[in-house]
Amino acid sequence: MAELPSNAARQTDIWSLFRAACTATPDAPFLLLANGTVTTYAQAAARSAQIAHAFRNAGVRAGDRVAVQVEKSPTALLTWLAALQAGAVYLPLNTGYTIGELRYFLGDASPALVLCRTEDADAIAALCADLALPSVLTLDSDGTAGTLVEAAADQPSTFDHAASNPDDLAAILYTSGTTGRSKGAMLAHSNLASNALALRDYWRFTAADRLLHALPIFHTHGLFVATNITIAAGSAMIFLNRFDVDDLIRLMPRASVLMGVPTFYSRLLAHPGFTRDLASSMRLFVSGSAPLSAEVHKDFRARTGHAILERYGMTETNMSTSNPYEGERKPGSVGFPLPGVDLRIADPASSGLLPQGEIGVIEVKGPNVFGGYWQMPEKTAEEFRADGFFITGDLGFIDAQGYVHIVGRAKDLIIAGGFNIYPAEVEAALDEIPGIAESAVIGVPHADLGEAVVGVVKASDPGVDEAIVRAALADRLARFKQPRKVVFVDELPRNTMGKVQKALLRETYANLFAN
Ligand code: MLC
Ligand code: AMP
Repeated sequence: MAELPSNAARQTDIWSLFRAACTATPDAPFLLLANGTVTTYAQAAARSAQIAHAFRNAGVRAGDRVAVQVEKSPTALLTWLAALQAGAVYLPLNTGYTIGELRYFLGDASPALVLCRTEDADAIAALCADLALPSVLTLDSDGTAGTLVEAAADQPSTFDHAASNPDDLAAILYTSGTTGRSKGAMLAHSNLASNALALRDYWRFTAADRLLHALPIFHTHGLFVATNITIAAGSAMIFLNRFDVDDLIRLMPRASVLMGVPTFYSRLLAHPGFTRDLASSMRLFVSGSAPLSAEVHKDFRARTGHAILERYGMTETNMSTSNPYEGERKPGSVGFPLPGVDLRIADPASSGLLPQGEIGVIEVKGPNVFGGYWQMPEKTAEEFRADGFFITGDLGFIDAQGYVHIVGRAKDLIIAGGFNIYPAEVEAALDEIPGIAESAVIGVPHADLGEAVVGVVKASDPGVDEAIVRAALADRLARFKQPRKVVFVDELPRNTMGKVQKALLRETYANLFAN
């Protein structure tokens, strides 16, 4: 694809990039399914235009939010392209969220349309009626049936793209907060397009690439990093509905790039069929969303000859750093700030800048960084410095060669298999269970997920056991947030200020999942 002029990244949007690829090579594959089905760029443009009409007919106007909680399928992905065409603000939701969790997101974002799984239609319709939200459409798990498919079927296959400004919102992604409510990160077209172009060039994507896509499409990694780079390069994705290590092994010989969370890589390494030969068509393995252990990095290199390229990002910032494509990919490091991104290390207490080598909080600024949290100006103000740097809450340092290293988090956050869990939210749910006096939620090392959630609980009723806790949380919290183990204690350890000593708890239960 033709190079865009250097400042074009700020001017363009993902739909324009898609249209450019489609004009250049309409018959090139966009989505390749395991069963051999191919969706070309032209077909994806036509189907997403029909969906954009269905959105419009359902009452969606430019600037309206479209909330989407459906299983991953080609049609589900096309709803992203449809929202872009309609000028709507895309609001993808983790498929694990319960109705209780959805109530907050939908109430906060007041979408003009909610697209949900067919089997959830009644519950979502009731919730929407309760929240006075106007419109619900459905999609089944393989994306071939549902009221969305019916509504799109007879529609025209072109859509008059609602022109957008670079600063207009393209998407809102909710991220949990250390305290209190989840926050909707507002991402503008320019945030997404500039990052897609920067990464396409940094990682040398071309139209010849085949990206093995096994990530969910409701988060930054699978929806924006993987999909938007593919679009920016005019390349194709081998599109899997979920991660399954056997599928990855089977399809890898057809692929050139894999993007995954560290669990993908540890599961691949644990598979006897994963060999240097199998990876011979691959040019790039990218890891992110959680720390990749130096050990997995080294074992992977020994097995395949490939150095996994680790990068660092966040919902609020898209991608901020990356190890180099050429040059050393350092195990345990997330590489250099991407072109156009400024990154610095500050003292978390004083906010003063720290010299090279010292550990502090990572702050970033650039075209990748979001505009703020939906309807939360105070929260937004708290997380930006006066000079426009966003305070990530991640702790790190920059080494003598300029590589960024992440060493921990200033925020109380657990990352399990690439999903974020804020202990405060789980503690609040535990504390509401009758018979529980108080709780502390920690993350402890877990070979498969990196970290796993553990609830340390002081019961006021000796009859409360783990099964009761599990049952009480089932409808309350998404499965990935629920503690993998609940430990009962007589007292939670507290310091002289009365604060629960989580570091001590993490130490005490560090081997809970050791084999
Ligand atoms: C699944 N389960 C999890 C879990 N994933 N529990 C905790 N943490 C997780 N991440 C639950 C399931 O509900 C199930 O519960 C049980 O664990 C076993 O499931 P599984 O079959 O082993 O899991 P699997 O479906 O294989 O999922 C594991 C995974 C998946 C790693 C493939 O979690 C995944 O796709 N993670 C990617 C997350 C991601 O895309 N993050 C990007 C965020 S964007 P039960 O009770 O039913 O047995 C971001 C910015 C950036 O962070 O920088 O990229
Ligand atoms: P999310 O809020 O889901 O976007 O998660 C973003 C968080 O994931 C960051 O703030 C980091 O804590 C973490 N993260 C992302 N990439 C990496 C990485 N390569 N190494 C360590 N942590 C990472």
